[in-house]
Amino acid sequence: MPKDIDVLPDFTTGQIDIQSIPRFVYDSSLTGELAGGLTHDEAKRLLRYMMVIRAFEERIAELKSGRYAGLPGFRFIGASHLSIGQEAVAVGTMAGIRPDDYITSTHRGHGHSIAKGAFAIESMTQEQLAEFIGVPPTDAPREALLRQAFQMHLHRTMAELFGKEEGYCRGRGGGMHIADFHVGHLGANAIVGGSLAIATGAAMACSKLENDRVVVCLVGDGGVSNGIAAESFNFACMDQFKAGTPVIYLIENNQYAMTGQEAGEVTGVRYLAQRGAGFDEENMNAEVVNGMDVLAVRDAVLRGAAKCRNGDGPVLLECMTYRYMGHSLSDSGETYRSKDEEQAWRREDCIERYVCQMVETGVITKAELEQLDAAMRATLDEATLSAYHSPDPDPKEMYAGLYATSTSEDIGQEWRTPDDEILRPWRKVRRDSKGQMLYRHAVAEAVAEEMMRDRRVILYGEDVADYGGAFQATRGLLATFGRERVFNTAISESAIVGTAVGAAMVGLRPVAEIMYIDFLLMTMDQTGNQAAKAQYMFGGKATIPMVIRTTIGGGKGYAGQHSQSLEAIPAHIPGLKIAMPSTPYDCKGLLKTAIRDDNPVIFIEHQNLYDQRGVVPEEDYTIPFGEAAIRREGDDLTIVAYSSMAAVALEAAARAADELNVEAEVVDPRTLCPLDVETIAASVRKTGRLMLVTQAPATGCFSEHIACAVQERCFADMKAAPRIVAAHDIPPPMAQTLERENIPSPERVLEAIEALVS
Ligand SMILES: Cc1ncc(C[n+]2csc(CCOP(=O)(O)OP(=O)(O)O)c2C)c(N)n1
Repeated sequence: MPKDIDVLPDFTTGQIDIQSIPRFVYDSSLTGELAGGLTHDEAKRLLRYMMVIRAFEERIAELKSGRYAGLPGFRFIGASHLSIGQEAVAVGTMAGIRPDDYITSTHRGHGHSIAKGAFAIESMTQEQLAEFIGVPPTDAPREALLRQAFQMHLHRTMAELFGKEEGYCRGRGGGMHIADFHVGHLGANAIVGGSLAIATGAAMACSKLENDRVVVCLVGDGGVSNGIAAESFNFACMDQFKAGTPVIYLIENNQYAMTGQEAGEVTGVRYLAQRGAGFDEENMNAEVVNGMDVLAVRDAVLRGAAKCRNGDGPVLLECMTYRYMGHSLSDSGETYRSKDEEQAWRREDCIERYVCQMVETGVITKAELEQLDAAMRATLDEATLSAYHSPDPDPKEMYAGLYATSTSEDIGQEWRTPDDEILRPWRKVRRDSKGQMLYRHAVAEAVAEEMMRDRRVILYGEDVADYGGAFQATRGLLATFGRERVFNTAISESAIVGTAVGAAMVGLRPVAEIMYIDFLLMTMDQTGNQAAKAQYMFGGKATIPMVIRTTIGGGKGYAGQHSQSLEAIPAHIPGLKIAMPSTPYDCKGLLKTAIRDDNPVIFIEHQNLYDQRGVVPEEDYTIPFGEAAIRREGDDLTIVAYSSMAAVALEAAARAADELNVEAEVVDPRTLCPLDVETIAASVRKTGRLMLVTQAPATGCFSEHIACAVQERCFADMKAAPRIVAAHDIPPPMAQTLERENIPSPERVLEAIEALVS
C-alpha cells in the first residue's frame, strides 16, 4: 500500500529556515490572573501546595539526619533527592492540567507526586473522598473530608518513602519510584530519562483512545540528553500521527544533572528547548519558561495542554529553576557551584515572590499566612508519625504484585472491533489438505484474530506495516486494520518498547516488534527497568498488557549481531513472561495467550521456523503459559529443548532409538517464564537422566537454570549429571563451517545421548 507522499526533494539551491523559540514570554502577574478569572481559593492553593512541598522536603532532610524532634534518633534509609527551590514547577504544572490527565515523574519527584495527588483530591466527589480516606460513604462536611484526604495523601507519600505497606507502592518502590495510578501518576523513574518513552506511549494511547487526556512528562535537564529523548521526540512527532501526540515534555532545568552543568559544560546549547528544532517543523512548540514563577509555569502548561487537546502536540517546555540543596543529601553542592550563584537564585525564590504578590493583592494577610503555615506543619507532623508507626510489608508477601493475575479473557463484545473499522475483511489463512499452515502465518492469524476481538490491540515496529515485517509475519494486517492500528516506526528500539509500556499503562494492548533479539539489547532499560518492573515497583497497581514479538536466527551466516539466542537475558529479569514456540500450533495459541495476558510478554519466534508447516485448527484456541509439552515419550533420558532446538532434539531422539536402542523423552517447555519445572522433573524422575539442548552459548544459558531447578527437585533420582548441548562461548561466527559447528545439530545431540547413557 504505497503512501501518497512524494519523497523526491526539490533539488534547487536554498536554505532551511528554523523558526525562533520563544523564551520568558509570560508578562502577567497575580493581579492579571485574578482579573482573568483565577479565584482567590485557586490562588491560595498554589501557595499552600508549594509550601507543603517545601516543608515536606525539609522534613526529609531532618529525618535523613536524625534531627526530626518528633522521632528522635530515627534516620530513614532510602534516596533523598530534594526539590527545594523547584516547587513552582511541580505546582504550576499540576495547576495547568486536568485532574484526569497523566504525568510521569523523576527521581526528584516528591513535589510532583504531592501536587498531582493534591489537585486530584480537590476534584474528588464526596464518595471518592471517603474511598480515598478508607471510610464508608459519609455526609461529613466536604472541608473536613478534604483535610483528611490531604493528610492521608501525605501519609501515603511519607509511608512510601519509609518503605511501609501503606505507602502508595506498598513500600516496593520508595521515593524514587512513587506512583499513584488512581490519580494519573504513572510513576517516578530513577533511570534518568527513563519515562520519556513511557509518557510518549501513554500520550499515543490517549490519542488513539480519544479520551481527550494529556500526558506531562517531567524530565530533568540531565535526562533529556539521554538517547531515549531523541527516540521519544521523534516518535511523538511522527507525521503519520495526524492527531498529534498529546504529550508535554517538561524539562525541569535546575541547571545541573548530578553535578554536570547543562549550559557551558555538558551540552552545546544554552537552552534545551532548542532540542525541539530537529524533530518537527514547529520545533515541537518549544518554549523557555520562568520556572521560579508558578503563574508562568501554569500559564505555559495551560497553553501547552490546550495545544495537545487541539491535536497540535507534542509540546516542549523548558522551565528554568534551581535546586537549593545538593543533588542528594550526601552532596553539599559546594564543589561545582558558587555561593553567589545560589544566593542569586534564592533571590528569585518562587514562594517568597508569590507570597509578596498574594499579600500585595490582598488575597492573603500575614496572619492568615501564619495560620496556613501552622496548619500545614501540623498535618505534616501527623502524617510523618502515622507513616512511621504504620506496618512494614510482610516478607511473606514478597512476591505480591510481581505479576498481574488478570487477563482480557472475558471481555466479551465490549471491545470488539466494529465492522466499520475493518477496512478489508481478514481472510483466514488457507490450510493445506492436511490442515497445515506456516509458522509465519500462525503469527499473522493470531494477531488478526486478537485485533478483531479487542480494538485495544495495536501492532507496530520497524517495517511491520506495508512490508509485513522483515520476515513477513504481519503481512495483510495493515490492509485489514489500517494505519491507526498497524504502523511503522523509525529505527528506535528503545522507544518501541518504552512507548508500549506507556500505552499499556493507560489502556491499550500493544504488540510491538523488535526485528531481531540482538536488538533487544538496545532496549534493555525499557525492557528490563521499565516493562519488567513497573508492576512490582508501583505496588502491583499497574498492569502492563504488552507483547514484544522478536526473533532469533542463526544458520544463515548473519554472524555476531543477527544470530544470537539471548532469551536468558530477559529471563533473568523478574516481571517478564517469555514464550518460545516451536510449532505453528503453539505459535498461534501462545501468541493469543500473550496478547490477552496483563503482563509484559517477550514472545520469541524463530526465523528458521517461519517456513515450517503444522496443523493449526481454524477455531479459536489459546495455550496456557507454564505448560510444557511432551513431544516424544521415552524411558532412558529426558531431553529439554525449546524453539528450533525442539526439532533438533526430536531428530536426535529418533536416531537414538534406531541406532542406539535408547528411548529419549523430549520435553518442550514452550514458555521459559513461567517454566513448567514440574513436568520436566517428573520426566527426569522417570528416566533418571537429563539433557538440555540450546542454541545459546553455554555459559549462563537458560538451560543451566533448568538443570539446576530440576536437580533441586530430583537429584536423588538421577543416574548421571545433567548434560547441556549448547553453542560455543563465542559470538555467532559467519563462516559456514564455524556456524554449523556452533549450533547444536542432531549429530552433536546424538553423540551426547550416547555419552550420557553409557
Ligand atoms: C540512566 C542513569 N544514569 C545515571 C544515573 C545517576 N543519576 C541519578 S540522578 C542523576 C542526575 C540527573 O540529572 P537531571 O536529569 O538533570 O535531574 P535532577 O537530578 O537535576 O533533578 C544522575 C546522573 C541514573 N539514575 N540513571
